[in-house]
Amino acid sequence: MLEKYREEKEKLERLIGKKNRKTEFYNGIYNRYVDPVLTREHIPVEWKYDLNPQTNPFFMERLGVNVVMNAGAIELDGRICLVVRVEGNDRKSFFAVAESESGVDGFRFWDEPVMLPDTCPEETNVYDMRLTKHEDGYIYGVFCSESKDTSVKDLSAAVAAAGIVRTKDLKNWERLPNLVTLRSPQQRNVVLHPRFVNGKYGFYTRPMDDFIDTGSGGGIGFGLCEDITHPVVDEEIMTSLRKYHTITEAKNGAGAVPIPTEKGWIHIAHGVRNTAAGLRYVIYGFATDLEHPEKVIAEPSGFLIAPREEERVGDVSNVVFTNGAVVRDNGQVLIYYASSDTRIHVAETTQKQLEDYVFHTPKDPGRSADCVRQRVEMIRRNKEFLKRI
Ligand code: M1P
Repeated sequence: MLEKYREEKEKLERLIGKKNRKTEFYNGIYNRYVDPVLTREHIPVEWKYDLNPQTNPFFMERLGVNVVMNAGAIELDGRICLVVRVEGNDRKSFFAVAESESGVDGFRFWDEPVMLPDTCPEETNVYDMRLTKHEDGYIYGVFCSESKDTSVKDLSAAVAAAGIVRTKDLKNWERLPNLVTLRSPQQRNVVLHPRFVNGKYGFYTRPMDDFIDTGSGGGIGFGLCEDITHPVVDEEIMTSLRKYHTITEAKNGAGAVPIPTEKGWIHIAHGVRNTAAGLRYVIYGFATDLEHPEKVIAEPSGFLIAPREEERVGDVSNVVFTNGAVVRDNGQVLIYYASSDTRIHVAETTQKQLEDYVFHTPKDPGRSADCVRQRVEMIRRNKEFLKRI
């Protein structure tokens, strides 16, 4: 019994101690890493097994973990902390902090998962926390708070709202009321802007008519709220829009907290389109104006990260999703993304590269004829360039 426990612990230590390395993937924008930074195998043994042979004679997993995914990210005292969505075999998600020095390997979960103040009896599930270091001095966690929709007969009907907590250390959490958006019945993928905007708190929202379908929701919205302790948003101005025949045709949603640069706020979001094989989620970038964080000023065409190779397969296949990125003092940017709702990876770049990507990648011209023209123009410029050198 204890022998099996030790074996499992050693396996875990070997996994945590394994150095990660870059893959040969190249696009000049970011590096990919060979190993995911977190998987369900990283979960501490004590979180899954009852260690007492009296009550667990076969050393059976009593509370299994299905996946670890969609993590909020922040640098705290020089270490990268992820607030991870951990989903038990029972389908319920909870949050847990995992920490690493390098940000690309060595992630270890803290002793116990996060116990958020349980203030909403109707709340069935919580997930996908975005962590915002706000200029008011708090770290805010905005997450999806899901409850059963009791107004209809459909057993699986649910209502999504934005839950809000705040902390200074990721250990002591204060729960605030859920965000109320007066003009949208449901919300998911809500991100708090890190600065005051006209003296108010700014939220990127994702208006939805329904739990899965955004319905008439046109894309990512932005709204202001006077008082974070009674958070209400009235008007939601549209920012990054859903568009026909693009990666955001079916829906999109804000991801990481926007990154400030001299030219504007860089956003790393997700876009979804429908296919014969189901929904396909990719990650894309755009920028908004520094003074008007709702106004899109740059929109590179297509996706930034799409699922590749083994990333394509998992609990919900053909998905990459981000809700956390960290910019380090040396300009390194670590984008944490989950693949197929199953495990977490890192894409590594620099602020300069990201800026160049967002501001200098051409826009999607919208039609095949114009897209091929755009490409042929570049090919011809390249031919001229090669002749000159
Ligand atoms: O399964 C893919 C993703 O689906 C949802 O995203 P969206 O709200 O844009 O549809 C989220 O539930 C997310 O957790 C999940 O990864």
